[in-house]
Amino acid sequence: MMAFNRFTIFKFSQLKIFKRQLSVVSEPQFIGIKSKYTNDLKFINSENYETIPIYRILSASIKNDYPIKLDQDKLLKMYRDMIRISVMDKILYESQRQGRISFYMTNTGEEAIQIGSASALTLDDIVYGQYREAGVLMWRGYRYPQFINQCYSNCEDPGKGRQMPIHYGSKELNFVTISSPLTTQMPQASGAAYALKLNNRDACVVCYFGEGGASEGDAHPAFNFAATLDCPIIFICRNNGYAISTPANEQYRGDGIAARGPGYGIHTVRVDGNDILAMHHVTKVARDYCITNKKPVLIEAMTYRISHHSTSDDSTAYRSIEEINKWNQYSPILRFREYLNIIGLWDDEKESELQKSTLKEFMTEFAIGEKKSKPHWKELFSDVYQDMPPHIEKQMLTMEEHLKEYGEHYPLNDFQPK
Ligand SMILES: Cc1ncc(C[n+]2csc(CCOP(=O)(O)OP(=O)(O)O)c2C)c(N)n1
Ligand SMILES: [Mg+2]
Repeated sequence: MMAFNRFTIFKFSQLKIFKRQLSVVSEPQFIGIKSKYTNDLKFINSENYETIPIYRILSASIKNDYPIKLDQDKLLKMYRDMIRISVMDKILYESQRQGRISFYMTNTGEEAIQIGSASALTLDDIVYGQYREAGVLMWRGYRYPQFINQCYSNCEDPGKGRQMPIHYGSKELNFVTISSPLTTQMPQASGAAYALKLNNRDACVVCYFGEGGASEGDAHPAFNFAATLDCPIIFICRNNGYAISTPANEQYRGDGIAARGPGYGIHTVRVDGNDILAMHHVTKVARDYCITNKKPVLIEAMTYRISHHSTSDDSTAYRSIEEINKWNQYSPILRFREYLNIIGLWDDEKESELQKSTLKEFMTEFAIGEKKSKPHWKELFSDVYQDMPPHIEKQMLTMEEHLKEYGEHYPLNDFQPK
């Protein structure tokens, strides 16, 4: 039997009021969802959905009225920088093969993503890269000697030889030093974008990552904080088809990385990453949106990693030569060169001159950089802590003792004196 008390009576009286209200007021709204009700039961089909299209400008039917107007000097600098990366890649890759450096990663096939996006930014924008974005640094002004010094871990490497090659960084160029563990840069980038917003700065953060990196747990807080805190950040995913040997169709289900954008409430676009003009235009529009509205944007740039993943990889073990050749014939450099030829800015003679002079410039710097001594071995122990803690000091003294006794077995002359 139901026991009545003051409380029950209160509830009944509430219910009466509630019933009366149902007929006159609209239903309460779920917090954070804009959906309408339906009587039609439908699951969202995970296999048959409309895919997000790939925006492009450089196609067989290119017209003169495409939406960007870039002056000739800029178009030519964009092309020159693409060639400069490819020349550097060739030599540094070979240099690893000859045992002169420990490791290298090329940018082959992804030059348009790098130069196309970088050319739409300003130096006030803060860049967080994954590792395959050397062209972004180059566009911002990083010079051949700086790339070489870092890869050779010589005394002019800002990391003093403590990082693997290609872990570039530059305070002056607002390019945050690369981290080896994948996706480290993504939440950091969202945080930096939040700081830009709090400081009311007229700039944004640009965060590059691979489609493989996007599977890391850290990608989620990066997207979600950027969306919920309205951070001015452009996420640029380089979807190059592979994460080392894992093809993209094994990396995720669904419509790639772009499909995740609306799920986070992030403005999203998919672009042909092998089309430098499209890449430039999309980044420029994204930047304007980002800064004006103080909100994030996600760009998924479709491309193909023509090179092996790194010098530690042989990609012919998991993909066919035919597949690589096909993309090679469709490379972003060839596509842009063809366009410049059509508009009369480029020809075979200019091409051969550029290739020769770039190679010469690189080889000159290479010869200088390779001869520079390594940082003094004691640098291995400094800079981690402001004041060296006792256990590190002990390790350093042990090393000192060791070298006193066995120094003749080490190439100590290659290292800087104190
Ligand atoms: C946390 C972490 N896991 C694994 C690795 C090893 N690793 C280095 S690169 C890479 C693949 C990344 O692929 P993607 O993000 O698609 O970039 P891409 O190399 O294709 O440019 C892996 C698994 C790592 N560096 N860090
Ligand atoms: Mg990849």
